[in-house]
Amino acid sequence: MTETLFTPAKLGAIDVSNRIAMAPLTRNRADNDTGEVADMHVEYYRQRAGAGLIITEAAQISGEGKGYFQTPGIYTEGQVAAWRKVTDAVHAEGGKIVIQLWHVGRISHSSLQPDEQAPVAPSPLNAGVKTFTANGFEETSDPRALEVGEMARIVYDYTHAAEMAMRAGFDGVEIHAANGYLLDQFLKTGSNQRDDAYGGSVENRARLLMEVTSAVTKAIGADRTGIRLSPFSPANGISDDNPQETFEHVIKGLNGFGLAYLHMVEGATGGSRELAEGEDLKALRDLFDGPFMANNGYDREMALNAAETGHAEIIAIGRPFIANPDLVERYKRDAPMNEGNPKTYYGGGHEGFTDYPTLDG
Ligand code: 8OZ
Repeated sequence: MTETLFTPAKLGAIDVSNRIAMAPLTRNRADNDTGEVADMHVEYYRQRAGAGLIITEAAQISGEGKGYFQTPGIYTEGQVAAWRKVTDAVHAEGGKIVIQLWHVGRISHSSLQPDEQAPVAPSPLNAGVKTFTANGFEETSDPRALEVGEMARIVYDYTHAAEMAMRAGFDGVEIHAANGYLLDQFLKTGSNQRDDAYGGSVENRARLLMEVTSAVTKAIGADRTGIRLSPFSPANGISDDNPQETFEHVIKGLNGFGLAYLHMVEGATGGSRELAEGEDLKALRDLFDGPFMANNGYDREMALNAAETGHAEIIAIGRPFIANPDLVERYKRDAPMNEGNPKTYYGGGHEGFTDYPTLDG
């Protein structure tokens, strides 16, 4: 008998050959000036095409959406041409690939911004965390609050990026609304102190996400649009007074779109899966009426179990995919896993990127 984890599934219009996704992983190896990926990215993603679905590293939707050194973009012709080589390579191996659309909001540094401007955010509150610039780790710059009149531009930038993604040959997009970046900053009370239509009530805090989702799904189809949320994660200095209430509202709103999937970081991003009192992940999961993608700290046993019990249609595995390009094959055979080297996670070249061995050498 084949375990459910290794059987095909349908995520909206995206047919996947197994229920293991490669989670989005920032690797900081794009050209810092152009935001274009290179030939080594083609090799890196090709090697991992055995995943049912690859979600690319986060890609900024505009110059303003950039917050780290050497992250890729998906808004220029050059970026589209560079990503096209990646999507062609993954498709040639029979894989599927979506791109994660990213606006960092306040998690940025002026030196990474167009004209060295201040990063933008819901409110002028510094996250008090560090980002990675040309000079190494630096404190995030003080952001300025977006004006109401600028929201249409932000929505346009997401839509434009989604259209560019389809032109680059992606099977769809994942809207990054997790981990303390722009859309999460609007959702959560610790970073959103606005008193206009985009702040205050949960309905107002979710407005930008709903507008972005509406515009992107209209542009490329809801069945090719996924969303990532991290309701209970403190990543990047984020907090919310009542995440359960906030995300019940968000998920109810998302249900109306018919999305390809909802990707949820369960617990603290890249850390503990423990929840605090009053945090009910299962209630949120059960509220969503489409394909559910679970993520955070899953190993083989947990993934097998999540697929078998129907907790998730698909399970996203992050860091283990860095060192194990043939992760799906290793899970199938219950084979030993390579250890990743954290020193080469962010930045650099082929080392620690394309040189991890497969089981067959
Ligand atoms: C690690 C380093 C930089 C960015 C996220 C896009 O947390 C990221 C990220 C992760 O979602």
